[in-house]
Amino acid sequence: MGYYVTTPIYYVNGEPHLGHVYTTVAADVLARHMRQRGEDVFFLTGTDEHGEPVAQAAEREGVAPRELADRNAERFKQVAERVNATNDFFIRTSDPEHAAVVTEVVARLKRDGHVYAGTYEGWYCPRCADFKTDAELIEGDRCPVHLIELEREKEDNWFFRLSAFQEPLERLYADRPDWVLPGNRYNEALSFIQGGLRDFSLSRARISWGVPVPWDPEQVVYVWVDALLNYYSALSYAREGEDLRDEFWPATVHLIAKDILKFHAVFWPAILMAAELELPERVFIHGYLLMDDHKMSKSLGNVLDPFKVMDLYGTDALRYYLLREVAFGQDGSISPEGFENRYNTELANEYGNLASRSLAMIERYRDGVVPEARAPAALVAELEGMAAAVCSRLDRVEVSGALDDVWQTVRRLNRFVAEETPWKLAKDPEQADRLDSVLYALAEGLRVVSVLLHPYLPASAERLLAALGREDRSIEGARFGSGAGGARIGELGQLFPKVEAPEPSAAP
Ligand code: ME8
Repeated sequence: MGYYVTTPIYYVNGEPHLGHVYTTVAADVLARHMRQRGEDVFFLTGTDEHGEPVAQAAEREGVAPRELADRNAERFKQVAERVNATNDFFIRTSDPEHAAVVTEVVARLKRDGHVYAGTYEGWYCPRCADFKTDAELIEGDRCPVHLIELEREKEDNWFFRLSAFQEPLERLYADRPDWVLPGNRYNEALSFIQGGLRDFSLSRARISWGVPVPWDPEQVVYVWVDALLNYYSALSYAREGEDLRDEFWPATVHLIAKDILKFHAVFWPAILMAAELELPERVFIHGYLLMDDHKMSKSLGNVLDPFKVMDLYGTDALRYYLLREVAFGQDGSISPEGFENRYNTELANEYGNLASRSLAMIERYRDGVVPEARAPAALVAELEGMAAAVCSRLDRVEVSGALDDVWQTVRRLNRFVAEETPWKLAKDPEQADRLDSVLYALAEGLRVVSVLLHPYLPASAERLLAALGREDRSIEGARFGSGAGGARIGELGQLFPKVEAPEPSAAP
């Protein structure tokens, strides 16, 4: 079985912001890391283009939905490229191949008795594309997320018999406690299920921007059903002439934020059960990036342009900051000060300077050749198991936990330099062996942390590994002390140069 990781498909009713980048970068770290482990990886991201969220935004802008979708899908594609995401495919739900799978699955649900005609009466938020209960609304009949006034709706449409899956879902949660992570989100989803499940509308009669219901073309498939199926449909046409579902279905992990927990942790498994398809192994729910204590979102207007940040500081710095500053799985605030602080102290000093100092000492004391020596045994013992720890963290999607583990080693290596004072050893010919050992250990330490950091800082880690004269990027080779000496050191330059921000608002 391959390793299949997904991000949500993002709505094209607005432009990409840092919140979208966050999930995409986290998924990319998992994909890159698993490739380093020799896994067959498929990494999917893309755009959600149907339904009211997009139709209404297009109307506001006075353009056809398809035009808005084409324009913004392009922006999302560009942002994925710009952050160095290695997605294997970019799905757009307006792809005809996707629509064909939606049609086929929905028809099967109808055939097998999971769908019936009914009348929906209640509240609907067109921005969430979600039905709201009275209890969820805030004062003035407004959506709790978008704060817009909602209208009461009455519409004849097709219902999915979600209530029939109450018991199967409870069983799923009992049998597979790791299926939703972290644990607090598992509990949240489970208590939603235990609160009693109501059937939901599988179709919408009011709009035409969507996939037509196969037996009732006056209606379109509810955008959430359409959207969730992307994870499955993409595999059927991502590679021409191949059906990747055999190798990659079920998905290994869906990454999402908590705003769409109900859809992924309740609706999605029920739809899959009804369609007799296998369930994904895991849904991991990360928290919100906050700015000034509020969720960053386009409707609240407190968004940052990821392009600006990357132009100034580089892609790696942004990737690093997002996964370092906020514990993956929890909410966390980001700020320009926090960014500059991490950039200067951690990236520039702790990693960048460690690298340039170490290389300079190898150059000066050993003519630019890494000594063929052994690292001090105590350090070898201390760093043993680091790669295994990172692997097991990432198996559990602890993306910032794994980064923290590696960073502890970066700091350990800095302390090692301070303890060993190679510049003093260099003055004493009797200490030549010790100096060999210290310089080898530094090159070796930098090699191993750079292999492990590679998924997070692909460009910088690559540069450093190249300067160290190393080819192997595999996790298997990332054992401290296993690398041979003798390599000639190359040019490195500054990994994270000092940046003079032209104005404070240009930083995140
Ligand atoms: O919900 N902090 O699309 P969307 C962290 N199309 N993550 C954030 C974030 C923030 N402040 N803001 C956005 C949709 N995200 C649907 C999904 S999937 C079948 C359909 C990220 O454009 C996070 O991953 O509103 C969140 O779940 C997603 O963007 C929502 O993107």
